[in-house]
Amino acid sequence: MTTKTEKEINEQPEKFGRILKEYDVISHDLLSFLKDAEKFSEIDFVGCGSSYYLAMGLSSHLNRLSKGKVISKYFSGSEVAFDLRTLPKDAVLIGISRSGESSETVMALRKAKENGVKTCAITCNSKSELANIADISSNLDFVSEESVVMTQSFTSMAFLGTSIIRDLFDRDLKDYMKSIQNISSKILEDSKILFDKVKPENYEHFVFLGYDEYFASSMEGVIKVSETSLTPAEAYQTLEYRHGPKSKVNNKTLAVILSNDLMKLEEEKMAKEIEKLGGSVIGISRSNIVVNSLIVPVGDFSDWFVRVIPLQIIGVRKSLKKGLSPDEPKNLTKVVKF
Ligand code: F1P
Repeated sequence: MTTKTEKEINEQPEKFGRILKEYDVISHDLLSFLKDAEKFSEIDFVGCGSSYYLAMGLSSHLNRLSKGKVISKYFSGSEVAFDLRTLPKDAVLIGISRSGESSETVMALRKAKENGVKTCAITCNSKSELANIADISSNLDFVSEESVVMTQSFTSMAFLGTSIIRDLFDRDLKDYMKSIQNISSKILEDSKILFDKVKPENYEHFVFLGYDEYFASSMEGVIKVSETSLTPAEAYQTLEYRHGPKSKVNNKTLAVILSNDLMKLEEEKMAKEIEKLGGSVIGISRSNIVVNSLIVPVGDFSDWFVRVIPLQIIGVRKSLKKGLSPDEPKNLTKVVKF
């Protein structure tokens, strides 16, 4: 019997196709608002849980594409909601939220607005408090998950946000968006083939490694594996792993390295160090860094959220192996409100 989470993971290419088809309408208001992005001192992102790592990935990609012309920061909802961070008046704060109801994210946007900061939202619920508070919102109401676990909502909001960022800097948008849909279908299929061979569900310790946007993907992988399978998982910048954390490598360790073009040779060496210690490694990269690799045609970070798909599948396979239900993670609710 297929769980809701598996169904929602498998639907991601189809959702990306709909975002591609309806992009001009969905993105119009937010894109117009953010045009001439240099006029803002900062374009920052805020979210909770998976949406916090989504904020992290979008912020990293905006800094990369703006080449210093626009500064972007990312925050968890609580950092802004409880005044640990304040934003300059000429900043924009973009709230990211599947439900649009997470109290800390809603409070963060309200706080920013009180301080004269412009506010936007990317959410899967146009009728939500967040969409209502924001000056401008981009909504994906056709992404409606039944599972507590965020899978297609994470990648769909990330795809929309990444596309809008690329649109702001005049990148080859439609080709990019079409390629992402194709890459997502292929990585879904390739993951199933590879995982039937590697059997990630037989491991007890997961390590996800990457830089920048791929570090955000790795952190999302930690949340996915943790909440669905209650199994130890950790994430680091790839080479940081050798500075202490690798002490825990054993023959039950499975590391996934989300390799980028700039660091490939060094990340290949890190993979060999882990294998020498008895651990197993899967690569996600433009070309093989280890025998068991998922090959994707880009290593420039623009596919950062697509690389979360194999990590989602690892979480579900481990969860089912342990006789757990990935649809109802222990101790978790779909929305955290107080
Ligand atoms: C944020 C979130 C989810 C998590 C759980 C609790 O939700 O932390 O990431 O999986 O559902 O809420 P949202 O603000 O994106 O709706």
